[in-house]
Amino acid sequence: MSEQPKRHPNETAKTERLKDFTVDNDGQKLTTNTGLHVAEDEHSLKAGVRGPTLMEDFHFREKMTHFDHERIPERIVHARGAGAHGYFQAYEPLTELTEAGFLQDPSKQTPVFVRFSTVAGSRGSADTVRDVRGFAVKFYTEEGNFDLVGNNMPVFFIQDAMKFPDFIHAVKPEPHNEIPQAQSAHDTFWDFVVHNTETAHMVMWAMSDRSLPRSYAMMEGFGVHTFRLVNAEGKARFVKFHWKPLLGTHSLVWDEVQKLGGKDPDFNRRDLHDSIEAGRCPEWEFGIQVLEEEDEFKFGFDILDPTKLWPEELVPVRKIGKLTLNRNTDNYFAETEQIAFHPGHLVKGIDFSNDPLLQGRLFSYTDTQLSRLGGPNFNELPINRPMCPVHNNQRDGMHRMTINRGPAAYHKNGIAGGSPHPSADGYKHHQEKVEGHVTRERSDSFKDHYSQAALFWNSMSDVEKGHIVSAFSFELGHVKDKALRQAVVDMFANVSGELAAGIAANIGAASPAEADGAAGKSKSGASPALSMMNTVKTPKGRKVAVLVAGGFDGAATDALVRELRAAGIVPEFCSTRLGPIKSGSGADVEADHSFLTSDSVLFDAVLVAGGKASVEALAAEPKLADFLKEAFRHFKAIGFARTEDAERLLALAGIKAQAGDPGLLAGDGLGQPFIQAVAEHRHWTRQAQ
Ligand code: HDE
Repeated sequence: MSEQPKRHPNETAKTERLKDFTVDNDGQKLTTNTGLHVAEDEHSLKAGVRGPTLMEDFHFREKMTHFDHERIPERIVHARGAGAHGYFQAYEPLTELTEAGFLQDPSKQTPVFVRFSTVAGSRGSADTVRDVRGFAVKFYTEEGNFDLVGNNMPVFFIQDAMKFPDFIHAVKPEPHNEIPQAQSAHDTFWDFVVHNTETAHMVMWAMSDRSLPRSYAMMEGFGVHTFRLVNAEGKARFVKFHWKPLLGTHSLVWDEVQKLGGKDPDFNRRDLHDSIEAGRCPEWEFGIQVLEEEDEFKFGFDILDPTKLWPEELVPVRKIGKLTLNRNTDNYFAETEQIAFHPGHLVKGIDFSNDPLLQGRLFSYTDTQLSRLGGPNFNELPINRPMCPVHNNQRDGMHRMTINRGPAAYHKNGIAGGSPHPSADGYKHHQEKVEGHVTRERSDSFKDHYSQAALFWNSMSDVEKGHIVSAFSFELGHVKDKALRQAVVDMFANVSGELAAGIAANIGAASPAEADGAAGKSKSGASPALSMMNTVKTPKGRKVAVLVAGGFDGAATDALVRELRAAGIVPEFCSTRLGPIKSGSGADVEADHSFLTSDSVLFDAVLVAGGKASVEALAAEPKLADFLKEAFRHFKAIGFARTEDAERLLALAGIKAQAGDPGLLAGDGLGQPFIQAVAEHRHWTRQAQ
């Protein structure tokens, strides 16, 4: 009954191109790097069987040298990532807003590569840490590569790129002992926060459940900065870019996240890979918020300030196309590690704004590739090559692959007939009028640090607010300096008195005297779009652990599992051991997991199959109580095929459920109500217990 993952050989125009560089070894003879057939690959060349290795063993030296150098520097930020190929398709021509070719023709599929990442951790750190997630999209358009290098949160910690090295030094492990890994719960991060109050809004996001995505396919993406769309007439408008997941925006809970770090550090990466492999292709709608240039100063915030979002209720998000990820990489290093993003990789019809954070990023991304990828030719790596031809006078450098013909490598030239020549249809920067004195200052319009932090807080449900208070309390619980803890409480009193008092109570700090969110609350209002409670709810892509043991009710389980699959749920069988599990009647199943290799944190919900002998065997399994208890504590749906089993097993697990808990279901006709309960994601009414 268990579904075997199918290979989905989906190709995009880009992956077709990558085939020129792809090598399969099936049935091939082993060779050295120069193509010499190798006769023996286990023993180094020695003077006598017990003698020393000989210098002339070129095969050994080549093999070892390559191995010695097979690591490159990890990304200074966003080191841990997972990527996939796919395509983008526009819904309608966007000619009135932009010249960008990939936004003109709804029948055109533009190949993309997307890399998701955590920010602070090293390449080997766990996926499920409290952190911002990178959401970087490379569109391989016919007019060159366009990189939308965004995050899963719409704002950032700082306003000016000048402060980025300081901020990253503060959040990364502390330099004297390199502790802690992939966490902001330490003194230097919070010390930075209180001394740089522009962080307030983003810290609210980072302390919210947005930092704990259930799946990369269940998180929003944002371009963060204000960009420009420019049409063929040269008319420019300000724009913010959004990715809206079709599965909705959903998060894990903190206790689950911490356990997953040990049980499955690859949780998000595995989910992305397995979903694509099984043909459950993650999808996002591409959205834009557009602002006329004359409306630039219409709002109570500066649209160039990257610590501010444009509330969707004020500037609606227009959905303009869809992104689908449908193909995994063939080689992690060649594709996901070597891909090089850069916010300055633009196409015609898209331009920057003067956001000082964006402006600084335009320097950093090429610069960082020079040390990470070893020189200026990184755009020649197969994954980075554009789909369109490249012609210019740049030459040489480390690892140059292109063989440029002819004597002329300069512009203007006569001997090559002036080629390659600039063309009238080339990229033109928007002709914005700028004037001002040379200065190192921040605009006064950037100095309100709390209004939108308060807007975010005001927009949260009570459950989400509770999680934010707990997150601050956890983080500050790891801060050693008591004065610093107090300073954080005092700072966030500017956002909300309730928030500050909640944290203070948990960490033994004094509640601030003027705990009324003075700087924001009253004037900030709320934006319902910011609460994850208002997101799309669907059972699709949810993993359900179906607990079975010998003698389970085969026919009823088969019918239930079919119903779940029809709803897009992924059921997996967990049993007391691996191998075939015999049913009492009807079809047998193959266990996907034993209790040794599975835990409830790896699933979205739990379903206990019926059958007397099966339930007896499960009840005798020590892990069962943990399984149910954790699923319950993590607010997940739990279904029992038979009502009598529900009472018995819940009691065994020590679960005291409230009457009418919508996430606990049992008995005949379980299918559809259980599917609905899974779609709900979590059952927060248990929060009160
Ligand atoms: Fe990045 N960032 N960043 N960043 N960033 C990098 O580039 C940087 C910022 C983002 O999957 C680095 O190739 C500066 C905002 C993503 O390969 C580096 C500033 C946003 C990724 C760099 C920022 C991002 C990076 C490290 C402040 C959301 C991963 C490796 C001025 C809009 C891309 C690399 C991937 C990676 C610099 C702020 C997103 C060092 C200087 C804001 C998703 O160049």
